[in-house]
Amino acid sequence: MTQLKERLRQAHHVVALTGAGVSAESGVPTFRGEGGLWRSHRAVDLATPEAFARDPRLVWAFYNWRRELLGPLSPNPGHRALAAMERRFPRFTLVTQNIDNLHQEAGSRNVLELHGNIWRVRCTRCAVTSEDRRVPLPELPTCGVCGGLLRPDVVWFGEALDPEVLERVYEGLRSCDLMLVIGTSAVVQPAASMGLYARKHGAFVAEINLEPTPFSSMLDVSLLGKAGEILPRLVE
Ligand code: BV8
Ligand code: ZN
Repeated sequence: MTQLKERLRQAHHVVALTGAGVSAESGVPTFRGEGGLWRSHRAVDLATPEAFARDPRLVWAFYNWRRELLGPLSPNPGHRALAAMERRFPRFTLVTQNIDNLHQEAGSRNVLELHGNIWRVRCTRCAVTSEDRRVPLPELPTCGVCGGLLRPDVVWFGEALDPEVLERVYEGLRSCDLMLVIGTSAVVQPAASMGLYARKHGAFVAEINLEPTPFSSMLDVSLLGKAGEILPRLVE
């Protein structure tokens, strides 16, 4: 911890990559923990274009369940510490795999969303995206512009991530001198390999997680503990 605090003090450009673990203390179920189940479906089986094509009502019921669950939840001290870092460092890039919008609600202004945002919807016909906070949405919500079926504006398994977002992320990974990888099981690609990529480009990379991940031994520091407890101590 002291080594990391010292490194942070000298850092010019910090990149933070977050996963579901940073929202766990806000009450958001993680993907691969027990929370990854809904009506005995695994999240990974529902978060796919095939599932949506086969049964859009079921997939919308899954996202409506998550929207209902997320609505009353709020950011935790881990989110707020990351918002403080954005104000603290000369350059700070926040990259998240989460779709829960809690970083923005904690005050982070520049959030690179790798997997989209649960409060945005996108028309499957005219591709217009809009924020839609209705909870729940109609069973099969339709586009106000063209009447087409709306989908959640999130990246499903097997779908490409936004190339412009990825370009900004990799530019940050190449130029940062310190990277924090926080609350991710490092299973889902391409996010899972970003820590190693930054390290290959000279960054000091620290992992913060309740437990070790497949990358822990290849990074510079692995801090075991809760993000909501460790992150505030890094900015105190
Ligand atoms: C792509 C949005 C290519 C939706 C998500 C084999 C077969 C098929 C596909 C693949 C394959 N191998 C690789 C792939 C590609 C696939 C993939 O990686 N699959 C995995 C399952 C193997 N990836 C993709 O499909 C990606 N797209 O590759 O496209 C392409 C290119 C060009 C053209 C076409 C295609 C798209 C992936 C995006 C999927 N969408 N979310 C939704 O949310 O509904 S991913 C989903 O998992 C969430 O975003 C989540 O954030 C993410 C990763 O999970 P984690 O965040 O790590 O969460 P998890 O629960 O796993 O872990 C929590 C961690 O926190 C744990 O380590 C825990 O210890 C820790 N923790 C818990 N509490 C705390 C804590 N830490 C600290 N403090 C705490 N309190
Ligand atoms: Zn439309």
